[in-house]
Amino acid sequence: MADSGNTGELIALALERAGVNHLFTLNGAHIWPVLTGAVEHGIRVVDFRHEQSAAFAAEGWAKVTRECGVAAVTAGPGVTNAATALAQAKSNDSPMFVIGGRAPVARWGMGSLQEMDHLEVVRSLTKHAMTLESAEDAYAATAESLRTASSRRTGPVFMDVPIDVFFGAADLPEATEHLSVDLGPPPDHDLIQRAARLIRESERPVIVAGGGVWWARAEKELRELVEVANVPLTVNGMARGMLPPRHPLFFSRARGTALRDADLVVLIGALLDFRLNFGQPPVFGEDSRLIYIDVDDHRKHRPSEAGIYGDLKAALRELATAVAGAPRSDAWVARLREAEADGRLKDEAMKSIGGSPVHPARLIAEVDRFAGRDAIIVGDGGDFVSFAGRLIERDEPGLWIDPGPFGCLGSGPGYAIAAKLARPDRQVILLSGDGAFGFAAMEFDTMVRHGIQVVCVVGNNGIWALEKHPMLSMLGTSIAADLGTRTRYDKVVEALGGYGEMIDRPEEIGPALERAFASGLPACINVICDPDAEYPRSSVLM
Ligand SMILES: Cc1ncc(C[n+]2csc(CCOP(=O)(O)OP(=O)(O)O)c2C)c(N)n1
Ligand SMILES: [Mg+2]
Repeated sequence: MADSGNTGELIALALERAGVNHLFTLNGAHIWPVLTGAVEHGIRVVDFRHEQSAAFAAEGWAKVTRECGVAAVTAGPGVTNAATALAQAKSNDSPMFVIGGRAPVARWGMGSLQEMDHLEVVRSLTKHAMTLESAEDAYAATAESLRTASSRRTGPVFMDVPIDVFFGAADLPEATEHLSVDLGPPPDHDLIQRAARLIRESERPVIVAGGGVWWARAEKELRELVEVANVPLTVNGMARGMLPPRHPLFFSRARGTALRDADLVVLIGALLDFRLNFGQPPVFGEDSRLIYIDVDDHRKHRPSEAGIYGDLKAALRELATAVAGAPRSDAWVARLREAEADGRLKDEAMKSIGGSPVHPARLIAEVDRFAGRDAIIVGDGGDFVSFAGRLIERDEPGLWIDPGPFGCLGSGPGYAIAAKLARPDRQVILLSGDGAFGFAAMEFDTMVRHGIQVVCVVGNNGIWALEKHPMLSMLGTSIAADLGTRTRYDKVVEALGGYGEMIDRPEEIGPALERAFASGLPACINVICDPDAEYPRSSVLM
């Protein structure tokens, strides 16, 4: 005879059997059964101070591990608070599963506490959203939600559970079902051959890899393709680190030259969004030809020579075989190496600026010098993170986590907490603007309560720099763009039980980081930065 359990336990059992070992949450009676179920099934419950951070932790878990991250939030405001993280996860293709509480079916429409039809709100923010109707469906619906989140174009899935359904019971299924994800159809062989021919015939090819390669776990196949075809690579999003920065075919500073002058651009798991100027001139050449390789045709709005959609990893493997023996475009690679070297030289100057207040580029350079090779760096802020994104390089993917194209300030603490839980042996460094710090600062309490050591470095310039500088230059005025100066964010963290220091000089940064890590506590190194140091931006981000 099978045992029976309530809906919360059935959900927890399905999560456990799928390998989920952390549940990010904030308490509310509407979700008690899943909390008790999680504890019964050995799933670590990590409770936050705001549902937005709990949901960002689920997304951060996905970004670091490529497994589906899971959060449970209470009915009504719990779900609306989690909505921003769902939206960000959608735009990052992050596989996550949010379980919401819900007012009882038995009194639906009568005005129960926190009653709201969440689906109306979250449908456009998710891959799939549903209301669980009975305990009998709980186990299968949970397994299917995890599978949907991790299949094809990965992304967030939402399921809410009416409180009366939560307390219903059903038999616990005995069989352990294997969760096989759908990677999409196998590649079209004719298109692979056509792509190989175009690469062979191209004189100035370039590959742009994006987060899709990370989600497809295809970094090895990407590297093989790049090396076999001898094609320069540039990356964005979660593809950062797929080639080490010193690899002869890796380019970041020469990206502008590479895209502008290429005759063929092969986009792999990358979206033609604002980061690539939508694939349009002047960033892309008027006449350059395009090849798309991705799980589907999402944001591929420029005509191409070949669109290879489906199982990305298999496509890269086949294409590497098909391009073997392609003529080498050595002159093109050499030209880009020159542009790359020029760009790096300019960065060196920025990195060594001395004096007080600290230049943000110098601060980033000091953090970079300190960080271990496998440290996970989380970015949360404006210009400060732009400097970091430019100057901090990683030898492997999965070691740089930022909000992505949705750009939500305040996602950093949730991401960083998840990163440390997923990789407890590594340093996790959160780079936060002073503005960004304000959104989720209470999560340092979460870190203290759960013993999660994140070391946060605040680039404290007293302004919302990424808005203030462009506003001044475009409108000649700045409104609502100032913050307090020398605000003691370090004391905030200290008051919550962490470690804090305020720093004024670049030479003090390394020793302060040393002390912060040695404290064993969540920490805040609050570095007073130069408000006049503007990030050298070539375009307005829109
Ligand atoms: C939730 C949210 N609100 C507002 C913005 C708009 N925004 C983008 S960058 C930025 C300034 C960030 O300031 P700070 O974190 O201090 O970093 P700084 O630019 O000063 O280095 C703002 C307000 C946003 N991206 N996300
Ligand atoms: Mg700032």
